[in-house]
Amino acid sequence: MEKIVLLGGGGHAKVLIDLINACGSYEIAGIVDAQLDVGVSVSGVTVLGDDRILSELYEKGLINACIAVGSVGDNSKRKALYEKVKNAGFLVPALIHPSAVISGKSHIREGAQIMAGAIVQTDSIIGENTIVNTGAIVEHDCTVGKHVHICPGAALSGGCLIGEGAFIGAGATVLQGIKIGSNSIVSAGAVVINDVPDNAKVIGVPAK
Ligand code: JB2
Repeated sequence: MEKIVLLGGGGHAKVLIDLINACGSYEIAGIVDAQLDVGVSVSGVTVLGDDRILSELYEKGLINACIAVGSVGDNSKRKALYEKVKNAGFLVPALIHPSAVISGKSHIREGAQIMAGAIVQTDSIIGENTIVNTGAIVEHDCTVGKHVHICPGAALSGGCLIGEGAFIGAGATVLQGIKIGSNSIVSAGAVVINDVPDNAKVIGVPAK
């Protein structure tokens, strides 16, 4: 079985460890983490060092990486880590929990993470390094950009366009055909009925 290294050993990493073990498609070689001590165990996976050891791991043939740092309201860390490992030559496979429902007519890009119970419907695109978190719904004909986080239980209705780096909070609802701008934040529980520009933050019902 091919091996994979996780970048980050916090809460999101624990959920990904469950996902990868449930898939059975990769053996987790270890975690690199900016703060955790070498040898610490996270859900049974050992911390190997910090990001400085990535090149050594790659030279030893460990070519698959997973961005296991999550995000709350700011996807820039995930973007930076993704670009760092890609530039270093790593492959960042899409990871899909076996309980997710993924249309055969959807497109899941490199490094996307589709967590337990999520649904991605027909003709939707999930961009590179984007998280569709637990139980989130992406309806038909949505285009979700790179480095987006769709949080647990959020729902995108059909034909939505989600810009790069956007954050859709837990339980938020985005009505059909709405455009959410790049790096914008939709707060938890918001109901979005109008387009949201780039770099904006909206809250409430209806979201403003
Ligand atoms: O540059 C880095 C780096 N920056 C932080 N490189 C590496 N290799 N690791 C990094 N980290 C590590 O990510 C931190 O040292 C820490 O161990 C981990 C982040 O853990 P935390 O539990 O704080 O956050 P998370 O991103 O795993 O989870 C958040 O986002 C998820 C989506 C939490 O809020 C979760 O509740 C949420 N589900």
